[in-house]
Amino acid sequence: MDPSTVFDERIYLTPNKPRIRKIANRFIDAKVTEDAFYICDVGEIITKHNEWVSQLPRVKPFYAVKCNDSRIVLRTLAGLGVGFDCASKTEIKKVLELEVDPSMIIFANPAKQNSHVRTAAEYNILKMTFDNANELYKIKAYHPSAKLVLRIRCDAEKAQCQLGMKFGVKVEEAPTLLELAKSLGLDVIGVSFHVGSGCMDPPVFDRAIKSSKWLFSVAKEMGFDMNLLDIGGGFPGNRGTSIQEIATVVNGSLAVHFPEGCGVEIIAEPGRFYVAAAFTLITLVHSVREIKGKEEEGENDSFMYYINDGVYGSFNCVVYDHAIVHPETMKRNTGPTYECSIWGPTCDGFDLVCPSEKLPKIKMGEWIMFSNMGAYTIVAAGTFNGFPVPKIHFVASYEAWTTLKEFTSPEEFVTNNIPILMKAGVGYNRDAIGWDRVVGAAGPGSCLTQFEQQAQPVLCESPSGNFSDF
Ligand code: ORX
Repeated sequence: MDPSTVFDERIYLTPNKPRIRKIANRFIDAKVTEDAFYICDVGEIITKHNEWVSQLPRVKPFYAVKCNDSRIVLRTLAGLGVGFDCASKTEIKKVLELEVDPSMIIFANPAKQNSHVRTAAEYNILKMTFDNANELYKIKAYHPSAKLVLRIRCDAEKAQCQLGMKFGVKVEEAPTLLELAKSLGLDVIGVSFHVGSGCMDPPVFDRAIKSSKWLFSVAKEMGFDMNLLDIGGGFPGNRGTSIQEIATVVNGSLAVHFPEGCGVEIIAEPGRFYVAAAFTLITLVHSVREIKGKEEEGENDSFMYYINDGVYGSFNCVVYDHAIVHPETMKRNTGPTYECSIWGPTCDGFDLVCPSEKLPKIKMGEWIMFSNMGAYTIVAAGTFNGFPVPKIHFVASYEAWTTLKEFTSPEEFVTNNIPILMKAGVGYNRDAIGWDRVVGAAGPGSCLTQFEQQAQPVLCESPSGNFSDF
């Protein structure tokens, strides 16, 4: 495998659903890197979107960019017609660069810096949340034509990350803020809440929707014409999880409090739901400490494994996101397992990834992988002690490609390690043929059109690194 073909932000296609472990093993065997790396199955994001549409047909998702802002993630979601929840001017600009319409963005950080409000005004981002009086004065000063969404507090009894201690006005105190908004001549168009990230209390959505409904009627009496309900995040995303339980509560509650035809648009701000399962992190065990168990006390040996990503990098999720991560060996192993702990690469004793696991014996130089690493990982990772943030390798099945090609430039796909346009016979030398002309020349009879008419990429023998067996 040619190292220059990995980590290049193109999407590598596989005939069937990508088998991440197998692809990772191929990279490892090819020795393309000694650094930790990610594999992202872009098709997984499409699968999640399909699940959303079927489970919550009335709720339009606005993806929380903070969760994972990789360009391919954002572009895929934009292509699927998903909107975006941005927390800062940088996120706003990042989304706008994808030519997303400003109406598809909500600036959903209740406490905003002046300059960020000005940026929102400059780019015509109208929807923004607030939850205190001073925000209203600020918005009056910098973005008086904003369409405001009042965030109320309604906490899940159990959630991976509680947010209510920081944001959301108590619903009974919300009318005072509405009065202030009215006196300032600001337009409040709706209500939002966030029950907590990683919500483990589905009925909380009913309580929150009910409170929102009450506030809608109060607002109506004050002369506001509210038409937006934002039910926030809280949706699980790991493999094996489902949003069905929450969806049942949400759909039932909406039917009672915001029935179809009531004129209120319902949106949500899912983050981890879309990306958690799509990313797998593969790390190298670069050092092993063996701890001899006391034989006389019947203790077994245990091991400390040192890997090249830790809590200062991707595993910041263990600290900030209260994530519990589990390693898997690269070979499906059914042999005996031993007690072990897994440590990050820095010199800090705090850099502990897994305090206690049972794994087969792992030798120095072997790799281990972690699934469900897409949410709140790479975005918050640093390079403390000089360790790089792992790069991402993107893969997708041909089936996913039939969706992706609708909004992704053909030059971004690779199959059998060959750029897909070359396979379509468009040409090998992009400078000689004038790439722009080729991409734009999708008229009748052009190579591109012929290619696009095909249901799946043409396959041909690859000289090296053939992915077609995955
Ligand atoms: O900011 C944070 O740290 C994380 N915020 C989650 C969040 C989401 C959507 N809208 C707003 C948010 O604050 C305004 C996304 O929700 P979810 O993660 O449930 O998909 C929460 C903490 C993560 N460590």
